[in-house]
Amino acid sequence: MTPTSPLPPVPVTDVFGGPAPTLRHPGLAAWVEEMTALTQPDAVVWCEGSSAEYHRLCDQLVDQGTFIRLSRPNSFLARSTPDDVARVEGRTFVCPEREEDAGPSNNWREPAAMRAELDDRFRGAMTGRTLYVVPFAMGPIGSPLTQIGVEITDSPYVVVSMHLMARVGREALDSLGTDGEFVRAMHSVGRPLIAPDGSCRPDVPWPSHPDKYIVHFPQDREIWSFGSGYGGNALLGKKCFALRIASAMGRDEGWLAEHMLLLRMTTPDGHDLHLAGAFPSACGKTNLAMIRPTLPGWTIRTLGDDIVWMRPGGPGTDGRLRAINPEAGFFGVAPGTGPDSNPVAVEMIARDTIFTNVALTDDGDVWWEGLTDQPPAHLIDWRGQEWTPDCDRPAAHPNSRFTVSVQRCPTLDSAWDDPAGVPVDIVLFGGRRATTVPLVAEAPTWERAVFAGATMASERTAAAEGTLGQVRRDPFAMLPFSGYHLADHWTHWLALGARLGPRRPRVFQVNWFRRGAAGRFLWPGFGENSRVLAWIADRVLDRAEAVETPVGLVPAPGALDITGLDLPPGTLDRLLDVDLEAWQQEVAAVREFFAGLGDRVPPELTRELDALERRLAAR
Ligand code: GTP
Ligand code: SPV
Ligand code: MN
Repeated sequence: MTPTSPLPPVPVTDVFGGPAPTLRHPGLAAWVEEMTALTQPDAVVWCEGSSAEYHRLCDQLVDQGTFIRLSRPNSFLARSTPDDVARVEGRTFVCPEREEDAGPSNNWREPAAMRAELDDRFRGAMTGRTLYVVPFAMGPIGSPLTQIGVEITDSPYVVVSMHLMARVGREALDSLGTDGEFVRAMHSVGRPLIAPDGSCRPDVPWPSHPDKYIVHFPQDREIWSFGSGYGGNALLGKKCFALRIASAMGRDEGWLAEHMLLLRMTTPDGHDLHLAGAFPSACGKTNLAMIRPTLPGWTIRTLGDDIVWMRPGGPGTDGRLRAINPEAGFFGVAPGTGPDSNPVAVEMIARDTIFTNVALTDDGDVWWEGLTDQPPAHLIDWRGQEWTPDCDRPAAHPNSRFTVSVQRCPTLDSAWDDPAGVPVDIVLFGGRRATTVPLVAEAPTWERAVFAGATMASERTAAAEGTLGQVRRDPFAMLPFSGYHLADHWTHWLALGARLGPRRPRVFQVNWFRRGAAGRFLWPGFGENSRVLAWIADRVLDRAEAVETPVGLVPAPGALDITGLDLPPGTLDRLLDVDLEAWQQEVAAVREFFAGLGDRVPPELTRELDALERRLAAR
């Protein structure tokens, strides 16, 4: 068969070869037909989200060499190609009609021009492959906060990952009815099995294309992703929909889509508080969401580890901000996950887990840096090469990940699937800063809270392509994920605070990553972060002391419980220290950052910057 010969009708089935679902939604049917004509797959398969479908596709992935079956039950290892290991921010585009609405932090192209380019890329992109249609819900079915998407993909790896990460299948399809709105999420790995010259070529374990496109059309609620199989580029419910498209929806409709974890903490005397925390990629959301508190009497339950949607409660509610985790799984960083740092996750991923780019042990299990203190004597590394501890390279890729259903999480909160969501009492902003930012500080006003979010900065991690360690501004941890102008996002937060009034959550900044002279972390982190959470909870409950600093309220001497911690003398002072010179440099950096965003920066935040400068000068 050559690309120009007339194509036979494409068989359309469900994954078992049975009849495709009776489609009651003409708009969806037409879109799938149009995409089929464009990409020319050999077959079209509608996914129903059942476990039988999941297992069948996993078996197929083993047969075709994408998956290696592991010794832990129902678990698999996938190895990507070395050029497809992380999000590609340089190839990610946000394309509203007007460039100024994307803002300077997003790559923008004129939508019609970008569509033409995508058309070229997708034409015939699925020849020889199966096109899967994956209907999914982001959020509990039936919740007013939930949105529906449909991902079209030619990657069975993406289909099984979506099974774990979202609520996939018939329920999502049914909730669309005949004319419900859905986000169109189009994905191809970009490697047709019929080459451009008409010759057939075999498949490879990890198909991809060197020219990647991760494109968003917020005004049309549409995503086009080409050339990558990696999580954030290819599981389109996640960053593309639940953050970039959803943030633009939220701007228009009065709600928020944020790069946040969500947890419930219960104090020793039985108070329940819900916390939503924004940390940049690979800066500790998963770990905090699953924290095992070292402070006795405190309990943490997990609601989400990456994305939160929230809106002020409607009539009949208490008027607070209500939040859901729109996802149904975790796509977590493997390195650093071990029995001491994150025992909950270690238990969670003991079975039913897909691992990507970790190392393989001789007995068919997985390993990564930080899983055990001593590495095994021999491994196959993430590239499939022999590895021994004297090798001068990591065995697992620094951005290797596990994919697992939330149902496996031992600390999963019973409210995770509650259509009403949970009320938000506390918002946390965290980053990875070796210097300057104290361990914890409370923002005394809403304006200062939004200022703290807007001026967050963090050292770059392996979650995206780029230079590691460089400090960059990452406002609200949304720099790579905002579907519109960053400064408009801050205006949106200010307006929301005004709307919530006294029901606003309390806002705190944290930094687990401050380092001492020897370059070592000053704070033990992980489970010990419960000590910081306890002070935060007690602040909210009006029973913890704080002292003012120019950058916020920090724990008064003795107010942060460090009993039993083996901290060298003076460590807590250094963790809470506000270094005037460093903060003056910070002010200058923020001024420059604001200048780059032009006149959209809300005047409230410029006033806060001036006020911070004055407070520093007065010290
Ligand atoms: P994304 O999934 O990329 O959005 O990341 P995340 O924010 O969920 O980050 P995650 O919790 O996976 O942590 C990333 C890395 O930071 C892991 O290697 C962790 O071991 C490490 N980490 C998390 N919490 C702490 C902490 O309290 N202290 C220190 N030193 N490291 C931490
Ligand atoms: C991140 O990079 O923030 C992640 C992983 O959570 S990804 O889904 O690839 O975006
Ligand atoms: Mn993330």
